[in-house]
Amino acid sequence: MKEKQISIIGVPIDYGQSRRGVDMGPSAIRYAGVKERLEKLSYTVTDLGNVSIPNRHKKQEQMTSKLKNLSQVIEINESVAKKVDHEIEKGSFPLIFGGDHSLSIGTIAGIAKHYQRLGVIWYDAHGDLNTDQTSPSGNIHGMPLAATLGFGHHKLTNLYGYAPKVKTEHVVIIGARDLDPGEKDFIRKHNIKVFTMHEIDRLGMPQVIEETIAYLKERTDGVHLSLDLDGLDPTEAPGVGTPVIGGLTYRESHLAMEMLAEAELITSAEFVEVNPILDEKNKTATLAVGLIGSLFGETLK
Ligand code: EXY
Ligand code: MN
Ligand code: MN
Ligand code: MN
Repeated sequence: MKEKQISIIGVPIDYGQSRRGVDMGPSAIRYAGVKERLEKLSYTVTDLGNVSIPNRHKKQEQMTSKLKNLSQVIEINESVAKKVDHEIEKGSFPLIFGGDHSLSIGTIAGIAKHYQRLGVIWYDAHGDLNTDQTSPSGNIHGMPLAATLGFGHHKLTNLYGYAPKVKTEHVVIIGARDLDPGEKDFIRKHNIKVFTMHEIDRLGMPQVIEETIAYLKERTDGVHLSLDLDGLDPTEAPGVGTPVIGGLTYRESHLAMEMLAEAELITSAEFVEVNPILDEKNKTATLAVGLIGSLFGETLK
């Protein structure tokens, strides 16, 4: 990492999906010792605390569209975008903890305006490429990548006043193994670069990351890593709301983070979907902190 200053931002959002507990993800990652881990690597780490979340009981859910909790997701993500934007302006590396994956609509909105051609690595069992038209569930955490690329409900695509945030040719998806029919169509139509588990099994993680780095280095001027813990196998990362068997191992993921660190490619990052209620002794948050250590060059120092 070039920046020596890291700003931690927690986004305890759970409105993007239906299972309770993911709002405690940021606390679980903090409890697993992330700040100390990064300080040991001689970064200056400022924990900005959590973005505030409207209370479920105070505010009635508005079902004005088939998207669940749309108004709350918009409200939260507007403040996420503002906060992340401000930290980049200060020259700090934004490190965001979730919370469900709908928070990426806000983080990337705050980040992308600082780049001409922001790249994104989407490390996930899912594509998160549904729109209001294709979503089987109405859960917005299945839509953030589509929204970022300018597809879906106009309130999601235009969040923070501009669209699209990222171009379809500047995205690499790694670890996909549960794609809905509409997402597969989207990937084919827009020729999105995807390494499904099939390709990862055939090529191996070293080649997948080498290709990812080469692809993004030549096209982009900054790369955001969006790491959904359900990209990993549920045996190693059980604390997630939408687990899918046949996932990436800790070792593969650790290697991926090390290679990204070596390449000095990543300019912002988020670790999302940690749900401590579904976890076993904070295993998933602890694993996330291990990956964060590697991403910030632990093994290189
Ligand atoms: N594709 C399914 C849906 O859209 O409902 C499941 C999405 C899960 C999204 C997770 C967090 O990455
Ligand atoms: Mn996701
Ligand atoms: Mn996922
Ligand atoms: Mn290693």
